[in-house]
Parts: sequence; C-alpha cells; structure tokens
Amino acid sequence: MKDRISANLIKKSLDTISIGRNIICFDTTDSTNAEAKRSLASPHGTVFIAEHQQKGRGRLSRVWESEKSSGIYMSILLKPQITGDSVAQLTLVAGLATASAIKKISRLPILIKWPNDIVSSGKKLCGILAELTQSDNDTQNVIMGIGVNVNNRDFPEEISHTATSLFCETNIIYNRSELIAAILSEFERYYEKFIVHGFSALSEEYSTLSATLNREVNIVSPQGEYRAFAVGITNDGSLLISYDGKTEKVTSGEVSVRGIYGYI
Ligand code: BT5
Repeated sequence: MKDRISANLIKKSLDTISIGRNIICFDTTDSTNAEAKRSLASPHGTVFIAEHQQKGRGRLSRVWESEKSSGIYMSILLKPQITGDSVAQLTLVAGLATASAIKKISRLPILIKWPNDIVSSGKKLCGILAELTQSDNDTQNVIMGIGVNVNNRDFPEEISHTATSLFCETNIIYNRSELIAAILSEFERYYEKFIVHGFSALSEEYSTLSATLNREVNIVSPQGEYRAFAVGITNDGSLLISYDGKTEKVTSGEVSVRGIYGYI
C-alpha cells in the first residue's frame, strides 16, 4: 500500500512564512498547474498537490507522466512583484531550490540541465513548468509547477531510457510529504534571496550544479539547428554559448538545448 501525501505532515516539517501555509490536496486532477490557474484568488504561496494527474503537462504541450502516488505533482501560486523577463529566472530559482532539497534528503549527486531539468546519472528526475497569468484585478501570478519522480519503480516505454526516480537511484522509498516540505522550505529561502538581490546572487551556485556548462550542446531554434559550446550562465539566467567564433546569449524562451552525448 503506497503512502498518501499529508498536508498536516508537510506543515509540521515546514519552516516557511508564506510558501505552503495554504495547501490544497487532490486525489486526482487534470493538472495541478490548471488547478492553480482556476484558483488565482488564493493567497501567495498556496500549494496545489495531487496524487495523480490525468493531463500532467510539460513545456510546449508535452506530456508529464504522473503515475499515481509515486511522484510529487505540485504547483506553487506566486504573486511576485517582478517583470515578465524575470519569470524565466524564477524557473531557475525553483530548479535550484528543488535540487537543493533533493540533495539534502537523498544525498544523491544531482545536476541541473539548463534551464529546468534536474538530472541524476544522466536521466531526468524532475521537471519544472512555470506559467505566467494575469488575474482580473491585474495581479501578476506565476504558477510554478514541479514534478519529481520519487518512488517510481519504472516508466512508460517512451521515457524508460531518459527518466529516473529517487527509488531507481537509491533503492530507498521516500516519504513524499517530507520531501515536499523540504522543497517548499528551500524554495522560500531561494525565492526571498532572488526577490531582494536578483538572480545574480544565485548564478554562481546555479553554475556549480549545471550539467550543461562546458559541454557541446545542440541548439534548436526557429532558425534551425546547430552545435555550440556552453560557456557560462549569465547574471540574468541566460545560457552563454560560443558558436562560430562568436559568443551569444540564449534565453529559455527561444531555444531548447540538447546535449549531444546521451540525454544531458
Ligand atoms: C517539464 O517539461 O519537464 C515540466 C514538467 C512539469 C511537471 C509538473 S507536475 C506538476 C505541474 N502540473 C503539470 O501539469 N505540470 C507540472 P519539458 O521540459 O517539456 O519535458 C517534458 C518531457 O519530459 C516529455 O516530453 C518526456 O520526454 C519527458 N517526461 C515526461 N514525463 C516524465 C517523467 N515523469 N519523468 C521524466 N521525464 C518525463
């Protein structure tokens, strides 16, 4: 019998002021990001969590496989005072916070594939989907969707070679409520730092966890596909690539970056 996520247990382990102070749990839903979008009147920091998503989604309408009661499927509703440009940076902040929490709980050596995948032994452990929406009263909302493979033993055929879970990596079953509390606590810590000091205060730490830096990458842009070398992460969270003797900045909205050797 798989354990269920408990809002009470999460709250007991939380050390936050606003993130996760209001938690709404679902057994089954279409997508926790969609739940958050339907509840924009909820306060900043409200977290929507589901045991199962029927239409879990990734970027560009891709599917997020959400096996019942195996992973974490959650969305944090944020009402930040930032401009549209900073939303991409906020995705990196969520990646950093989630990576830090997973490391603390599992002690696994994990890395972040720019911009938003957390990987372990070259496979995807976690994906993040940030969506920006406006409420009727013009408040800007960011819905930060986080999916983590926790106790999954296996994956559907299409992703079986590229996906992994904490269980697959360590052979340990994790308490998902405790991991959620750790992610929310880390998220508030990084989020506050980001709001006060900007991404530049976090870019060095992000770079040390990067699986993309100092590697050859494949850039897929609307203009076509080409190879480049990833040389840095800028203070605004963009990827710096060296290509054809020039150095260029790549923002997450424009291109997707795929490693040439294996998944990373
Ligand atoms: C992401 O998109 O990685 C963002 C995933 C965000 C999921 C969370 S769960 C809570 C919240 N509610 C939602 O509906 N979504 C968010 P992207 O970078 O586009 O990656 C999607 C690709 O990852 C797919 O096309 C598959 O190749 C692969 N994939 C799908 N499910 C996976 C899984 N469970 N584990 C690893 N890889 C997966």
